[in-house]
Amino acid sequence: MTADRRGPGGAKMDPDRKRFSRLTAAALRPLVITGAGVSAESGVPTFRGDDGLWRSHRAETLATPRAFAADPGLVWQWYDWRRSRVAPARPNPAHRWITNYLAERPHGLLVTQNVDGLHRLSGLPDPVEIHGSLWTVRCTVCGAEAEDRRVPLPIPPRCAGCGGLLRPGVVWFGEPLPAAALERAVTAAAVADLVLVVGTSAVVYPVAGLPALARDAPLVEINPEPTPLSPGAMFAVRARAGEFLGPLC
Ligand code: BV8
Ligand code: ZN
Repeated sequence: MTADRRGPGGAKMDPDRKRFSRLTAAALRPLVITGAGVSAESGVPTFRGDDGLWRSHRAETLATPRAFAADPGLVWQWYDWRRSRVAPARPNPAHRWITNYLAERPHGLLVTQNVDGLHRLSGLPDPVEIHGSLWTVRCTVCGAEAEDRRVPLPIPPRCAGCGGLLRPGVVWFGEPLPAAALERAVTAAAVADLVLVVGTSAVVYPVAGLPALARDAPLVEINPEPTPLSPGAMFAVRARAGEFLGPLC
């Protein structure tokens, strides 16, 4: 079913928003999982959408240790471009709704695959940034990790401490997720009374496998497109997240 296309702040609550509100309001321990789609309306390119290409390179080929080892300059040019796209981006109503929703649910948790930092910028105190952050850099020699907001970056950036080559503080394909972050996500899934999945194609593991861990929790999805999670969803809202959640903020 598609959400009624009433404009933001549409006076009457349409049936989809009414049903969505009823399902989400009832949860005390919601696990909210987001992907690039939640930042799309903030102007941040998604990973696999038609804006996912950069100089004809696919993200999956660049976000790997092998690509970085082969050509750190090229991979840093891609990250520098993404940082320059994210720097002016601001949270949209989808981020805001999630922040307000979880502010009232201390036992809820947000797990995001996004590395853009927009959930934090929208006021969420402690999002699980399970794939890391565009704004973190880590030294490949001494391991020192720091926040670095320079846009543009000198390429390739070097460690202030030892002069070693820095890498982006993100999780690449084939790399393990940070153990503590994964632990928080798995623990939350096991006790969740609702799983809300917003704006992810649900193809990247282990995050795509989290909803299955929340055995007896209903799954609600907001995505204009169907995903592998859709068949198991109690309610699949076929809409853009900011547009759908705006009137509920
Ligand atoms: C691991 C950080 C094990 C970097 C990312 C073969 C070899 C190696 C590994 C594997 C393999 N086969 C499978 C794997 C596992 C692999 C994997 O799952 N691959 C997939 C592609 C099959 N996973 C891994 O490698 C993970 N690690 O398994 O380690 C291990 C254990 C121990 C020891 C060693 C190893 C690591 C995965 C993390 C990879 N890093 N990003 C960076 O960002 O640069 S993943 C990348 O994809 C981003 O994080 C992104 O967030 C994530 C998921 O993508 P989405 O967020 O869903 O974005 P996408 O564009 O795909 O979709 C957008 C969606 O939004 C769409 O559905 C669209 O319809 C919707 N949308 C659009 N507009 C809107 C909207 N929705 C709502 N509103 C809108 N307005
Ligand atoms: Zn160093």
